[in-house]
Amino acid sequence: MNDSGEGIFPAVCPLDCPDTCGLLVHKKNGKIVKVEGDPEHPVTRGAICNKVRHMAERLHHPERLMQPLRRVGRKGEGKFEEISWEEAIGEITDKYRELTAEYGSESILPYSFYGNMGVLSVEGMDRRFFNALGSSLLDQTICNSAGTTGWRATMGFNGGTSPEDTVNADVIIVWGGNIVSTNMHQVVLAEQARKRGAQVIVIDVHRNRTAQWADWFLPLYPGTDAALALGMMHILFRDGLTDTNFMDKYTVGYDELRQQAASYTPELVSSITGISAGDIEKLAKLYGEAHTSYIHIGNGLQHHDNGGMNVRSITCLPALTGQWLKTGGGASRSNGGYAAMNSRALERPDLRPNPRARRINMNRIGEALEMTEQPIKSLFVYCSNPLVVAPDAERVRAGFEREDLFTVVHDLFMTDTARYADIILPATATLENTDLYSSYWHHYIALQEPILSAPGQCKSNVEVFSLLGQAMEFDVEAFSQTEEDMIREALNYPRNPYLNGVSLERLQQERYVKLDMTPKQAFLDSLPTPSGKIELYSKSMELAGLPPLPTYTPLIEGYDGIRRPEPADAYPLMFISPPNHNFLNSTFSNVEKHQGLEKEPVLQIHPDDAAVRGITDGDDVTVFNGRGRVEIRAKVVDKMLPGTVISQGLWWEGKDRPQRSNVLTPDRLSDMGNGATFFSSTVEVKRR
Ligand SMILES: Nc1nc2c(c(=O)[nH]1)N[C@H]1C(S)=C(S)[C@@H](COP(=O)(O)OP(=O)(O)OC[C@H]3O[C@@H](n4cnc5c(=O)[nH]c(N)nc54)[C@H](O)[C@@H]3O)O[C@H]1N2
Ligand SMILES: Nc1nc2c(c(=O)[nH]1)N[C@H]1C(S)=C(S)[C@@H](COP(=O)(O)OP(=O)(O)OC[C@H]3O[C@@H](n4cnc5c(=O)[nH]c(N)nc54)[C@H](O)[C@@H]3O)O[C@H]1N2
Ligand code: SF4
Ligand SMILES: [Mo]
Repeated sequence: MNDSGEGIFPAVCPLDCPDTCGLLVHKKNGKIVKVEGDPEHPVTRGAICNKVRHMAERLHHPERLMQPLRRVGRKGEGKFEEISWEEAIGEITDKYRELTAEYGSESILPYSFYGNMGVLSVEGMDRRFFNALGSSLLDQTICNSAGTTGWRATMGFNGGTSPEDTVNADVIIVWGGNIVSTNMHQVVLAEQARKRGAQVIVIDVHRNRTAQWADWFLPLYPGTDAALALGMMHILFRDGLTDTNFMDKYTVGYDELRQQAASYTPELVSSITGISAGDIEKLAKLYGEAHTSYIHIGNGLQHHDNGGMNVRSITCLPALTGQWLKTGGGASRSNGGYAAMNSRALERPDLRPNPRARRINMNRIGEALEMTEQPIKSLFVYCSNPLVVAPDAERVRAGFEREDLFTVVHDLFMTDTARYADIILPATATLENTDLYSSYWHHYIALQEPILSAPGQCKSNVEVFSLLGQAMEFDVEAFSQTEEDMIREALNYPRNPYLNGVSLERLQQERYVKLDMTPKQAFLDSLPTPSGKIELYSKSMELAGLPPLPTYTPLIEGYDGIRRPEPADAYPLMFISPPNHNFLNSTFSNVEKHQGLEKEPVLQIHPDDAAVRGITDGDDVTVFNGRGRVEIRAKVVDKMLPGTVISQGLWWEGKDRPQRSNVLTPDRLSDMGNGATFFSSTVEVKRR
């Protein structure tokens, strides 16, 4: 640890954001006084977002947890007493032994996500512990699993266009992503392309910050993207804008797809999506005639009942036009596959006594906590804040309120979730640890070494799960490894040729080490799909009972341009709750600085929808459906098609800020990947 109190230290941004920026942290008297971008990072080049510029406000926040706590009040009341680490570890392990004897080890469930992207923290010692314990497994499907499954059905490999190459594109489509807020360095690259004449097109359900920056914004009805992609294909086939040589060589099923697309006429697609037939023609022509076109597939369009198919359909477009052969052409949504590490060595599934342990889907945690047969008796929550981020939040809360549920929460703050814990453990911030970071967007791996000492009695995930493993007397070697040992094992993974040459030593010397991207040149020749080619027609989808070809399926709960709400519909508006600019999921939403930047949670509503409800700008309104209600201020804006309302940001509950969007969202699962369907929700709004 470099614990000199003063100086400028390199760091990595640990947040669940594609950019994984290089940072420079300025320290005085042992505290952070400034955070800026590291100009030496080859992709992020010294630019960082405003939220992390104000990181010190979070890390040195007076409310940071400093000591293990034991609940003394009711669940949710927030009353705790301080205890020692010995007591905390003793109570947890006693309880785990007791539960294992009485109900079996699968009565214990970890609940985690990527509050910290460090490989050792969330895919390392933690998983090792739950494997050795034999707990239930968590299906981590809250973020992108629908899209990943949809993409992989077409492409096989979880990776696409390299970010730096996108400067060569002359048409850039940002589809269901708000990259000005969520992937700012892709905006920097698109800006470079734009200086050379590229056009940037945004396809979204509301005029977000990215749409305001773009050259052309196309608003559409939620969950209708597959129809739009098929409408574009219809025109590409009809007008001979496809690359037949490419399709012959690298795809399967283009004849079937051509037939399928034939029925998606511009008129039909217009009536589904709300985009005029003329604009659909213009879009397809721009796309088909571009020399180099790049599609950025965001997360928004896959948080729907039909989310997997939305992504799968869009993913077929670059194959029709042969864009994969152009530098900077193609598409991407996640580039995580290039950086795959040795998960067996990290997670040690071999330690698991019950390899066939049950899996619990994290989107259905509320339902899972209602099970009476083989009930879940204990939850260990870390790197996630389920009471705020999981769908159908009232159902989730009811589960967490169960008196017989033993809940442990490891976090930096008393989150909404932590208030329901029996034991709270104080977590370090990543700048206080050693960890390894890869990006799911660019191709650089980075090492974090501790640059701050841990405050109070905070401990890292690696320390906590090592302590627990040792106290449970699990495999001695697995639970006494150092961070350096684990990093070496993670990087020792010959099965991933992109990882070739990345080592701890190089990371220590060079800080940012680029993956070996040479295998990408032969990428199209050996795609890991069943046919080895780009699958426009997918047999595996068919076997899974899904349409084998791109297909538009209307949302279960929702409206498109054809199925408009009837006067009798109780919930006629579609409710979309995407991330905001100044929080990172629910992280920062308890920090005054960041709250101030966002001002307050609001519901954006179209003037037509507001008028029929007698709502004027600034009114207090109630947003409700069969799942719950949210009291919020209305902002009347003409930024979306009538029928869609938007509320950005995952705010904590708080006394004076009672907005938790997820009270309104469904816990249904998406068509593919068992993903979340946050945005396939309908509501009604009334003036208070
Ligand atoms: N500032 C900030 N940055 C973040 C995050 C954050 O919370 N704040 N979160 C991080 C995480 S975990 C993720 S997964 C990414 C997510 O970042 P993005 O990939 O940008 O995805 P979202 O922000 O979820 O949604 C993007 C857009 O999709 C739109 N949308 C919703 N439904 C539809 C639809 O049916 N069709 C279309 N075309 N658009 C639709 C929403 O209105 C929204 O503008 O961002 C990461 N970066
Ligand atoms: N309505 C709606 N809901 C959504 C979304 C949406 O767009 N709309 N987005 C969804 C998406 S894409 C995602 S990815 C999820 C994100 O959901 P989560 O992953 O739960 O994200 P956060 O709310 O940021 O919670 C992360 C927590 O981890 C803690 N933490 C940070 N570092 C560490 C550490 O080193 N150790 C420990 N133990 N804790 C740490 C933080 O303090 C924070 O409380 O939310 C989903 N929920
Ligand atoms: S949140 Fe994203 S943009 Fe901001 S510093 Fe971190 S990696 Fe960079
Ligand atoms: Mo996410």
